[in-house]
Amino acid sequence: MRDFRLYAITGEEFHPGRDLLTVMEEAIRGGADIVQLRDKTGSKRDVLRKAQALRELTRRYGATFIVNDHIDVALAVDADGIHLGQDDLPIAEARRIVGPGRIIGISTHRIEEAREAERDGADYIGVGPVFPTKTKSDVVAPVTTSYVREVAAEIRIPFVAIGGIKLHNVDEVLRAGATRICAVSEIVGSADVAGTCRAFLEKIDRAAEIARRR
Ligand code: TZP
Ligand code: MG
Repeated sequence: MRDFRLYAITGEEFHPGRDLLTVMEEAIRGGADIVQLRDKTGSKRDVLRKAQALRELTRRYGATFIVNDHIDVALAVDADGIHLGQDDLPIAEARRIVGPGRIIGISTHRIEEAREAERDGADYIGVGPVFPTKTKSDVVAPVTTSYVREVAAEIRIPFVAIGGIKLHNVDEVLRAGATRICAVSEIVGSADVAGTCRAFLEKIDRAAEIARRR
């Protein structure tokens, strides 16, 4: 997969009165290079309609489009990939369905899960929740930046840090070795979505620069 720095996930509950496509377009214009459709409540038809619209939007901007949970929807709209949780289809079975060309990402919460994902051929892993978050209901306890450090030291496939990451605490995550950041509420709930993305990217780039000089 193409490398990325800022991964924006949809969270419509954080922008009441603002349209999904408008908000995600602002995120892309601000520099988010991956957009994930995450919809835990809509009907399959609803999810499909949103996926079609986001596929069109991301294609227009050359951004990567990932669908959470719904492999059938991902295939139907020709998404770039899918994102799985630990209780979803295992990677091998998902790979059989989506084929070699599509991205498979999986959430991990401990190093054993990260190792397994790498072994099983995941294209990237999620590492989190780093901090407490209210965005995900069935969320496990925060993994803290120490899990970010473990993954940064050992895992070779791309990893993206997620969970409770805000502009005010992202530096801590970057210092732990993350080079890719994912956020829901801080991005889509912002009054200035594009500006928030640009601010994240500045911090990510500054951390990369510091790491290069070391
Ligand atoms: N997976 C782990 S934490 C999380 C997901 C989807 C929610 C992250 O949301 P926020 O608002 O950035 O804390
Ligand atoms: Mg899932």
